Amino acid sequence: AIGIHKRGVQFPQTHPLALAPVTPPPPTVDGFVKEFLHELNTDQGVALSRSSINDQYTALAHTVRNYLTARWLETGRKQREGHTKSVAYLSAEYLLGRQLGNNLLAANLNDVARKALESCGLSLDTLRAQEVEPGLGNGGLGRLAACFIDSLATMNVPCVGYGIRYEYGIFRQTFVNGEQVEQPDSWLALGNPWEIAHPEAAVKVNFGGRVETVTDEAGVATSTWVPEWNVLGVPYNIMVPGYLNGRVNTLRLWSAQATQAFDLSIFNAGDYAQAVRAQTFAENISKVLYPEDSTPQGKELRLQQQYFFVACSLRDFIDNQGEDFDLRDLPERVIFQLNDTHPVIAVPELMRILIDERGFDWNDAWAITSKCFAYTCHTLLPEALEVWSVELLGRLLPRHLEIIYRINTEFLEVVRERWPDDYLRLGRMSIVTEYPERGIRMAYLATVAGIKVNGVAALHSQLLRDKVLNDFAELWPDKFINVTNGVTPRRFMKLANPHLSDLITDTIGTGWVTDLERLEELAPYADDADFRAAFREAKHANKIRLRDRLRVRDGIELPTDHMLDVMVKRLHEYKRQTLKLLHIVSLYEQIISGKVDAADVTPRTFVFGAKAAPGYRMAKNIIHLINNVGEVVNNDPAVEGRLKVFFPANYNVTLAERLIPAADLSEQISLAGMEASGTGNMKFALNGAITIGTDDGANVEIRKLVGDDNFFLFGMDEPQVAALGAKGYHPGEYYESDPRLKATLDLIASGTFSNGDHQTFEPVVSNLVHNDRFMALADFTSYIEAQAKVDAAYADTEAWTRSAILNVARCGFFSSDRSMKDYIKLIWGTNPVL
Ligand code: F58
Repeated sequence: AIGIHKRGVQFPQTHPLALAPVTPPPPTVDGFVKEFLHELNTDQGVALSRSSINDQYTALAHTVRNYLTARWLETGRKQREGHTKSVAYLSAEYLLGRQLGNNLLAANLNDVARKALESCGLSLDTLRAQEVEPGLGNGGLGRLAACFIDSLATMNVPCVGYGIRYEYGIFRQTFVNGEQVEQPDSWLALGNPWEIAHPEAAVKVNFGGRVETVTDEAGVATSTWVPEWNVLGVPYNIMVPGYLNGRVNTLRLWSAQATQAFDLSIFNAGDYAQAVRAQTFAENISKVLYPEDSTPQGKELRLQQQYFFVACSLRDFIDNQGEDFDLRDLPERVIFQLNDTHPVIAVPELMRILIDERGFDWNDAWAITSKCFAYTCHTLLPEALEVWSVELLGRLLPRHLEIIYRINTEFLEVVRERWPDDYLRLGRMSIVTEYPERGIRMAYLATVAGIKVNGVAALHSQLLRDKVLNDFAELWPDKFINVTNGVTPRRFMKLANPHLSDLITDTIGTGWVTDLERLEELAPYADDADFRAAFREAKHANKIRLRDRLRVRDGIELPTDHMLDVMVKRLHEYKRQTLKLLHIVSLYEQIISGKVDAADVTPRTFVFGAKAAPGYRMAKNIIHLINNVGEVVNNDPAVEGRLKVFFPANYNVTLAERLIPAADLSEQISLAGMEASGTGNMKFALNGAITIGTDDGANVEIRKLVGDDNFFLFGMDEPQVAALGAKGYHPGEYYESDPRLKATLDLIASGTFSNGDHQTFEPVVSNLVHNDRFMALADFTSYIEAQAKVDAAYADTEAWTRSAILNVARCGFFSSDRSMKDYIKLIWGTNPVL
């Protein structure tokens, strides 16, 4: 029966070969060819001569997977037998990027595979291009999860990543007349060779219904949840190989399935559509990733998704501990790391399991639960903090709501004890809010339950402590810590930037890939003219690689002799793509109005990459404006050879891997105090782009490490932003008093970028002039001045290269391996298992 399948059966008779996992022969070219053809013939069922590219790609992926399988099984066995503490990373998003290249790299199979395929008349690059990236995330938060599981595998730390196997990931962005149009991302259409489904291990998840409470003679109340409907969660396992270390961790993604395919009685009565409705309904749960990147949607389906994957994951983890595992030992076995508030419903779920299913009393259950979770917050925007309406939560998860109320009651007791009679504080800190409707503040629940709460960069963590969660930090000062984000150097240097990686390895050896602080050893070479020339050569080669990709992908002709100025991230007003646009339009305006001679302008190509949440009107208007500015600028002979503006559609991990290594200038220009950390900023610096940025998020730490001479700082800092806000911000004053700004905004308002139409971009312009929540106009002058410094610096090629090299050399801190060390030391206390 589904859900109660037993594993680990002892067989009375066992062939000696079955005592250990089967390993393929050591990878030689001939051996690889044999494995590959075997996969092609037996798995795909085609001869090489008749195979499609997808057959070849799938067979190749399976071949690589086969080389990893034995290690994967070994990793699992050791983990089970060692009873070591694991990290269970709970994340609604994993923005993985393509798997093939990364797995070849981790297994050291790249050269063998390339040669083997060549000997079959195939090209590895062609097959790599066949892979559709799994885009199971929106942006930074999802990509961070992917970097973290890569690092943990590489560092030999037991970890299972839990998430949702969305049938459709983040939408595919297209542009129609400059406007964003979303297309479904059917990434599974041609199959996914990296996953292994285990339908026999499906987990049942309940929803709805009511809670029945009976009170015995002693007055002890017992609650029973009588759910109304349920779905199955089918696990799909994906390998997460460490880099060259033989460890393979697991990413387990859950797919929703109906418990009953259809209702036979209705079917027999003739209503087929009605009979399968239950199935459609259930399968909707893992159908699609919500494309909201900063304001959560309080939609029922989203809460269903959250509870669905969390319930599956807790059940899975607990069951895997074996039948006679004592749940009181759970905190020694696991730490559930909550990637933002999306999985926070796990807290009442664990309480429910302990109390309702395992018979613990409240206090014992809480003693366990309050040691098993830690919470990472990724935002500072108040509107981004999830609040679930009590009406909805009570309807979908009545027992959980009841548990949350009790957690809140007991928590408020603690607050009352510490601050008697401070009623305002009680209201402020209550997990249950009354406005605008009665709701559950998930960040507060996570803070109350978590052993630690961390922000994702130093400034962000400080603002969490001082502002967003200040009351809680007063109550529990030690709970609040910082772990600055990081990125994996395997994917974002070694894989994405082979030219630079080879240069680094030739100069300082191979160790840096797993010990990124060793990039420091490059610093002296910043003063070596030959090294600088080689560094520039790598950058130029990357521009050519990017040009070739964009030519095929988007029909763009990228100049390779311009400064490449890149702003890639989700489209959001706080990130201020409009400020970047104001800079571009202002350069253009100065040339066409004759204020500046085109010949005096540094040739620059601006590249944007950004998806807007489908329902975010202003963001979509801004995308439209960027595209239209590009259209005008790129076709105006007056700026030919000086300015180009490109916006390749559908920015994703795959494009990032080409774009970032080619960049000269990294745009990190959010309003100070708004970007929690940023991780693109780290990727750029590590690939030798220099940052122009505000004192925000991890920019602060980048600047500190690379030094003021190697970073273009501009704009207000967070205290100045707060002060201006308190005093009253009037963007119109900046518009009126800065002629350059006025001319820029007027040019947009004039219809120059909308075929003379004044209405199209009126909302963008008037929003800036009359509202400008993120103070782009206040930072405009400072930004323009900093950009002039960029031009001057770029003119001195040797000095620029020196700065770029120092950026690489001094940013080793931003490896996600270091982030993981911090989590381990400050929160998890997990040990590597060798
Ligand atoms: C991002 N958040 C932060 N949220 O904005 C960024 O500064 C940080 O570097 C990154 O997390 C990693 O810590 C982010 O990406 C989301 O995408 C959520 C998706 C679900 C809805 C709410 C936002």
